[in-house]
Order: sequence, then structure tokens, then C-alpha cells
Amino acid sequence: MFLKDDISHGYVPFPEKRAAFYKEQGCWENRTHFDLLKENADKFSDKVAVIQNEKQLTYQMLYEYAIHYGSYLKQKGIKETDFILVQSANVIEVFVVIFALYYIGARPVFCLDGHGSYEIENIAKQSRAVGYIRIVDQNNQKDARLITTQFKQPNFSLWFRQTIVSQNTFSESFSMLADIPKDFNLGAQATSTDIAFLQLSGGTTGLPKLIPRTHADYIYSVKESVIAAHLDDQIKQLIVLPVMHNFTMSSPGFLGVFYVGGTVVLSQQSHPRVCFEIIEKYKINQVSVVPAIANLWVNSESRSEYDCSSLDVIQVGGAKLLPTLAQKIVDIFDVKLQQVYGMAEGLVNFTSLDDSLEIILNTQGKKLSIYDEIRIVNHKDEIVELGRQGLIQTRGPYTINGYYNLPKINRRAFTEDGFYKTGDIGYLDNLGNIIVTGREKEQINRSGEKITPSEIEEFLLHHPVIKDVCVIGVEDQYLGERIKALIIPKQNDDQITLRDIRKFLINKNISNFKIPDEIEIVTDFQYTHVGKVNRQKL
Ligand code: AMP
Ligand code: DBH
Repeated sequence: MFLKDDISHGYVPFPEKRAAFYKEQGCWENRTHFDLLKENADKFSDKVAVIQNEKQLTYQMLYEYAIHYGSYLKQKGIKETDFILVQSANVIEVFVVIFALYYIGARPVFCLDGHGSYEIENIAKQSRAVGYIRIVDQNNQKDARLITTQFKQPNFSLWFRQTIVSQNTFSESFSMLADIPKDFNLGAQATSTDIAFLQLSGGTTGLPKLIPRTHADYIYSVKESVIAAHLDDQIKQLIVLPVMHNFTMSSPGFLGVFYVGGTVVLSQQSHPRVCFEIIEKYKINQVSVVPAIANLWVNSESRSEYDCSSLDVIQVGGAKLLPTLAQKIVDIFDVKLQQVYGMAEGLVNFTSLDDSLEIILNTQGKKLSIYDEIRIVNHKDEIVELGRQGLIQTRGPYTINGYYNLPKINRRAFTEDGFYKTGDIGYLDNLGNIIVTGREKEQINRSGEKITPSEIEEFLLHHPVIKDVCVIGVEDQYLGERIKALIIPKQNDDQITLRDIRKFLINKNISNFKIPDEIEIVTDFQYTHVGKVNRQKL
């Protein structure tokens, strides 16, 4: 519907033939995100959709608040197809804001809570956004004021700016709605194949790139994820990762829970005690975390003080989960583990809940859709033999065909026949499971020998005094790169020397060239805004 304008602004749509095919196969349905909420309000009316501390929203309330705040935005001059940056803490008000934007056909740009004004300013420019809505926790208002006043350029085009402070009641949080009538007749013209929103690539280098997702492609990925995660209307999901992240939103995420009429509960912190308490209190069934949080939880002494027996599934994704940690999660929480390998650009893979433990611990599972195409290639873009490691490329019914407004980068990031070059390295086994071994840029090149950090990390995690480890390449005059292991010991006073590490690894009979040249004892790593180890910064 709005395709023409978007294309002139640098949107790369699905090629016609493939689009027709996905529609024909029933992947893309004719509904938008707001249609989904409206149907939910009818079907699940008084069921609780979201809980945060003492506040909760039923599906009907969420629907009405979305219409109310949407009416307000419309009155303020926000138009259909306008891009609005949304930056939010894990608070309940964010759901109202997102669906309000969908209601009036405006399009959110999902920023992470951790982004600073430098990133926000760039995202605003790239997207040509006209507005910025910052949603903060009431305990965190100082940060919000800082960032809202930090934009430097005098003619900066974000003419609509609003900070919503999540307070004890909805009427306090949304006090601006007091004199605004609800207008139930603002129904947007958006169709399901229009851009619904812009997600961000999490890239650990440079600025985030904008990822345009359509209603139809995204809802399709949610629907398939619901099946992969066995969700039904009894589901109680804990949200601990940033609420705006693609994993949290769609794999199956809160949209998956909304899809089936379940309940999500928000946590502002990933701290074990805080989360275990919520799990016990609300009898949470499912939670999605990154490996760093899983590691925190399995090593927490407070685990035994809480009843977490309601937990059926812990999903882990976002970064490589080493088999040793995977095994600990299963043992310590007595749950099913589901590995999820996905990206905001599209493609998602899940291990099946019915897979053997061997597959769940060691692979990232199978592609979500039978229409996903995955190929493993070498540096010349030639397909390698099954089981061989190479670069992962993909295209399919919910993977983008280009970043928004970045033609130059698109020429490098996509192949001529429309495959997205993920930059990830991995292989497929003969059952179709994918095993991600690392990222192209992460590989260490030591005198021409290629080293995959995750392999050495897995060995070192078996060391009795190592709690966590991250292996990186550092520039070296003679070797090109040398191998450095950053180590978090189990106890602060644990003594670990390079000699111990070398001895330990030599005993495992691993190749000499893979043994770290250097170690550093640290108390923590640096993380991205979603909690992936930021190797680039390290
Ligand atoms: P983002 O740019 O934040 O969407 O991150 C997507 C990237 O995260 C992928 O391309 C992978 O490099 C990484 N990733 C996500 N899930 C996994 C996983 N389960 N195992 C290994 N890497 C993962
Ligand atoms: O890391 C990711 O971006 C990610 C991980 C798991 C993702 O986007 C997803 C599932 O959908």
C-alpha cells in the first residue's frame, strides 16, 4: 500500500515471484499487528496479557489503552507511515505505545534501552523518524532526562518527543490522556505487506542497521515459533531480555504469547534472585535468555531458595551456548532446554522440544519454516559439502531482502539471488540441524591457522576453577593475531596461570596452535545491550 514511498526511501521489497509464492503457500496472512490485538480483545477479553509488579493489563484494557494513546498521537500530528523511535525499559507501558502506533498506522523503530544519544541520533537520521518516545522506569528518570536533552543538532528532525514514566498506576503513567477522547475510528490503511516497524541489527561493531519487517512476514514467524515452542493459552512467560529485542518479541516472545492468549510477566533485571522470585510467584512456565544470563543463573547459590518447578522450558539464544553450560541448565533447573539461533534480519532456528538430549545440547536446531532456504558456502560463495563448515546464507518468507536505506551495505550483505549473508559460520548435520560455530569476523587467524573461539572456550569451561571464559584474537607483530583467553575464575582468589591453562589443554591433546598465548583474569566481560559478550570491545 505504501510501498512506492518506502522504495524511494531505500526499502528493498520481496521479489514479486517469491512474494507470490509465499502468499500462495499460506505463509503470509492478510492481517496486521493491530488486527491481531483486536482479535485478542474479542477472544480473550478479560484474560491478563501482561503483568509488571502490581500492574496488569487484560487484552481488552491493552486494546483500549492503545486506542486511547493512538488517538492522542494522532491529535499531536503523528501521521500514517511516520517512523517513531521507541526506546523502553522492560515496563508494561511499552505494549500500549507499540500497539497505539500500529493503530494509527505509524511505525515504531525499536531501539534498545541501553542505546545512547549517539546511536539514537543516527537511527533517527537513517529512518527519517519524526518522533521519539522514551519509556522509563520511575526509578530511572535521571537517565531519561539526560538522553532526551542530549540531541546535539539544533534542527534535529524529531519534532515529537515524549518521555513516559512508568508509575504506580496507568492514569499516572498516561496522565497526558486525561482530556483526550478515545477515537475508535482511526483505523489505519496499512496492509499486511507494508513495513510494520524497523528492528535494529545488534552488530557489535559500528552503528546498528535498520531492518524493515512487514506485518505479514513477522506474524508468520511468530505463528511458526508458537508451534516450535508448544505455546498454548496457559503459557506464563517471563521477559527478562530487553523487551524490544527481536528474540523477546517474536521467537516466540511476547507476540507469541499474545498470539495464543497467554500471559507475560516483565522483569527489569536479570539478577537470579529477582527472576527466581518472579518465577516462583507467578508460576512461570517459560523464559528466554542469552548464555551470559544462563551462566549467572546456574552459578547462583540462591537457586535452591526458590521453587522454580513450574518452569517447563528455558530457551537460550542470541549467542553460542556451549554444551557444558547447556548440560548444566538441564541438570540444575530440571527443564527442557530449547536452543534458538536467530537474527532480527529474519531466519530463526529452534531445537525441537522432542529432540534427543544429544541434539538439544549440541545443535541450534532446525529452520523454522520449510520455505527457509539455508546454504553453507565458502569464501567464493560456492556451496560446500554437507557437514562441512562454512558461511551461512539464507533467504525465505520472513528474511529481509535488504537493510533500510543502505544500498551500499546491501550490495555486500546480500547475494545477487537474494540470500542474506549472515556472517555466521557453521554447518548442517545430516538431519538438517544447524550448528553455529562462530562469526566470520570472530575467527582468529594465527599465522594462517584459523581458530574458532567457541571450541577452545568449551575446553576451558571444563577447567575446575574457571567460571566463564572468552577467547579472542589480539593483534600480534609476528603471528598476525595471537590467542588471548579472558577468564572469570570461580572464586576471586583462585590462582590461574598461563602455564596451568597450557598444561590443561595439552592434556586434552588439542592442536598446539589453538592453545592461548596469553591469559587475563577478569571479573566480568563487556556485553552488548542484550547481554551478548562484546568481543569487539574486549
Ligand atoms: P542480532 O544482530 O542481534 O539480530 O544478532 C543475530 C546474531 O546473533 C546472529 O547472526 C548470530 O551471530 C548470533 N546468534 C543468535 N543466536 C545464536 C545462537 N543460538 N548461537 C550462536 N549465535 C547466535
Ligand atoms: O540474537 C538474535 O538476534 C536472536 C536470537 C534468537 C533473534 O533475533 C531471534 C532468536 O529471533
